[in-house]
Amino acid sequence: MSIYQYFRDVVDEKGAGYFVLIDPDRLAREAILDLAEKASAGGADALFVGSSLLLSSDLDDLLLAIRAVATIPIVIFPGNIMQISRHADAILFLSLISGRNPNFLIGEQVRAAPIIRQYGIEPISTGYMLIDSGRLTSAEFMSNTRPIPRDKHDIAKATALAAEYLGMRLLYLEAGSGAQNPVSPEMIREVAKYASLPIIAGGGIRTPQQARERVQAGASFIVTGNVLENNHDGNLIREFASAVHSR
Ligand code: 1GP
Repeated sequence: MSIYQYFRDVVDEKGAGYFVLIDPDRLAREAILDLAEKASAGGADALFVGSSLLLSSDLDDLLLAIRAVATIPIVIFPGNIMQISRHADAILFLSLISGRNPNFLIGEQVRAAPIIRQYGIEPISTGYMLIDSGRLTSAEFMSNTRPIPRDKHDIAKATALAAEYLGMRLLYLEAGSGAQNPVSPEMIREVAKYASLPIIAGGGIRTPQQARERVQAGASFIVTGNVLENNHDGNLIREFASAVHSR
């Protein structure tokens, strides 16, 4: 079964899915493995691995080590072309559709596609939309793009619909890692009503309550990163999972 189909099945069975993001630049290896193990045991549906930069080396080795401690799928959430490994189950094939930087709309993708084909990992076409979060984020700075203002629901809706018409399969509404304000439930609700692609919401989600509100607004998947990085709390992971899983 494809990872994309697994994602769809998670939504059918549980109402929504919960993903834990591991940023290899922000944690030591032992901490990464501890977090991966707890996320897998605590009810997360997949691990996302990626970074805006990826300063740490040897992604292959890290993914193999994660695989040894986690039973859930490992999906690369790449910040750039350096972050491709044959040891992932899938990779979000992102196009930064909120921005107008051709390199992140199609340039990196042209360079990445042959490598992904050669490695045989599953690409999942994803429209990646940066939404303003109240302060400059790494994703904005590194991509040299401007985010969609958080109150401009019409722009977000039109962008999401364009992604759907272009044949993309997921939308990622991203406030940026460590965002001051997560993407609002109002924007998620408007986009979910307007376009039919499943929505991943991430960036700045710090409480299970915030996660649940975004699922209730129409998000199909919730990603958390920062909140678990300093505190590998198995209980908190379980609370997030049960807040996201409404069934
Ligand atoms: C960032 O959406 C993810 O790309 C997660 O963000 O680290 O703020 O949870 P946080």
